[in-house]
Amino acid sequence: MTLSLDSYPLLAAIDSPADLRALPATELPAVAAELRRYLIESVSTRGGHFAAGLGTVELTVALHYIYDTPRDRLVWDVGHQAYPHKVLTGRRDQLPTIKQKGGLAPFPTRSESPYDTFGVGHSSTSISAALGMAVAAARQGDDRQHVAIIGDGAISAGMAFEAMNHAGALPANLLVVLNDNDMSISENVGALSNYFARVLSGRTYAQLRAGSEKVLRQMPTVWELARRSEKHMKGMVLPGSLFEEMGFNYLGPIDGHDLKALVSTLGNVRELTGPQFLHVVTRKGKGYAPAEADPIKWHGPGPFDPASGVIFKEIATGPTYSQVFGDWLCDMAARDERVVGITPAMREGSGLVRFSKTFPERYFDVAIAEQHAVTFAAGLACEGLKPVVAIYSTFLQRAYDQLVHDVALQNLPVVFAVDRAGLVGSDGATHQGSFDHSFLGCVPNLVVMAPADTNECRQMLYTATTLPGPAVVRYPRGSGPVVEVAATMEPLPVGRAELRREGRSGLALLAFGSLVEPAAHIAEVLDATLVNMRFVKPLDEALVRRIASYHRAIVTLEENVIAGGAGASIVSSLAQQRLQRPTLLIGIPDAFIEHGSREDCLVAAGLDPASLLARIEAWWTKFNSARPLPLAATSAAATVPETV
Ligand SMILES: Cc1ncc(C[n+]2csc(CCOP(=O)(O)OP(=O)(O)O)c2C)c(N)n1
Repeated sequence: MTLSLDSYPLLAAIDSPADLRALPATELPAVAAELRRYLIESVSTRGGHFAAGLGTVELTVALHYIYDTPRDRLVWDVGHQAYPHKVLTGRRDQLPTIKQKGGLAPFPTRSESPYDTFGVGHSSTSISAALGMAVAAARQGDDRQHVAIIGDGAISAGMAFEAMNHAGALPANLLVVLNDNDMSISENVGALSNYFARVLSGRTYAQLRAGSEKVLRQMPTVWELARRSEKHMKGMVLPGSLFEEMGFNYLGPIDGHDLKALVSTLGNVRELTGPQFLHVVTRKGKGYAPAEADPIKWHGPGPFDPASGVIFKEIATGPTYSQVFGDWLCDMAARDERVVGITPAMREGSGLVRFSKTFPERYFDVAIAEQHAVTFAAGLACEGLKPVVAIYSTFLQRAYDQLVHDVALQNLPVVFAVDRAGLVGSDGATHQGSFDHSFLGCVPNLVVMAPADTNECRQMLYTATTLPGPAVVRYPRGSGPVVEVAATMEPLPVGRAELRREGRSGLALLAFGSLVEPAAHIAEVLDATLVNMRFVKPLDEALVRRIASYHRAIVTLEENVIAGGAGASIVSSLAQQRLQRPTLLIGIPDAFIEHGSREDCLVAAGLDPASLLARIEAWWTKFNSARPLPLAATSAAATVPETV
């Protein structure tokens, strides 16, 4: 799908940044106005990241106007704010396809465009990446420039500070642009965010802002300013002193919607060498009143009516796993005052809004700081609290050492509610929760559960809180099978699977989590035995052994990569007991699954119900024709050995 360009005459003529750079600077505000209108029209048709991109329109225009892209490198952090960048770099007509199967990637992606200098999606990587590029350029004798554009949310993460600590001591050609809109997905939190707010509200800011056009020629350095000021005393907020201390030349803050100021400032900064830090103040949702008024709701809306600002509702089949988690946490917190909830900046997505309002003193948004979230939980657990860390599977990757070293090794009772486990869909390869069975299943002391439905999810979360050590409940995006979620909470026996169906064909399906439902259908069609495995760790080895003893073949099913996954644990367990059976391991293949709807992604991985049935049926038919053995006994009791 493409949009008509009739009402975008300037944009229609910009097929690359070179076209933009050919325009007189006086035309840039008109370009920005068209670009903003185009974003609104485009995102309204299919949904996508929205409010952040509206806030970076002028900044993007100015950056591509001043810098010689793609020779000069722009590195966007997270990349959800890079829609204007995609439009100006030759992808204008494809923007309405973004995040859909075969369409533009959700975030900058190196394989998509030479202007996408670094693949992003997870936050706070831009300064490290741009610094690496700058150091490489210096070694290659190239004087090109490198710009990392990072939000005030993303800069709160440890990685950003690790990179600044390194960069500040190097003579690299690096500009860090802080895109400060005072928002993460929800309100930005933490001391750094308070610091930025104090900078902006202070007297100094008012003075500097007035002079922003002459920002380099006439602005005294921060320290000169401090020396001159009689008010250089504790408590006075000097803009940028923090960054100056880290070895950056701090500039700003300047108005990120004032194109004239941006162009003149960037033009000056471009001539400088060494690490520079430009503080730009923007408004999330800028230029679209509903998004300015509620940037949280408009962070990533679905399709909407641009005129009325009404977002079209998706048809819900039942509460999502995230909602069931949020309700469970409220119920659990009401029961047990030791329970606290932790999120690394994902309140809305993780279903924590009600908890944050009902139990504000027991709710911790630690900002985009997954590593800290996990070790903070470990500290809480040391002192007798019951921390529940709500975290997406993909972001837990970043806190792996903390999970292993700080939580599991010390056997601390931290509950991990791991959301978006499995294929997430439109956020694409960077956000798929493909690996957690593999990276969690090998960690001692950890109990790992995968619910087959939302009610089982609630009971597993409760089970997790009853254990003496750490436990994970990993659940997918969306709602899963339609079931009633009980108000009660009953602990499940740890390490015990649920035998759901005894088949007579000699085939057994051992399914985990989200794939139990499609496996149930396949079991009916093929008259197979079906087990809802429930526990990735510890495996129900006794039941697996029993099943292997009277079935001719096994299929394992999980929404996780096959390599090192739960199916691999089953095969390994049986092999050690000399009970090998021909086994088909079904899971995510050894590939990064690109964006599309969740259904598209399941199809791409061969995990949608139709593909699953076809694959298993074909394998089973081939197996039977190759080995026309008589069926084993069908009664479990008749053939189960006591021990193997
Ligand atoms: C490591 C990691 N954790 C969490 C997220 C989810 N996330 C995407 S954007 C965002 C907020 C970013 O805030 P900011 O950098 O201020 O950008 P803004 O949206 O305000 O422009 C978060 C938490 C992520 N992408 N990566």
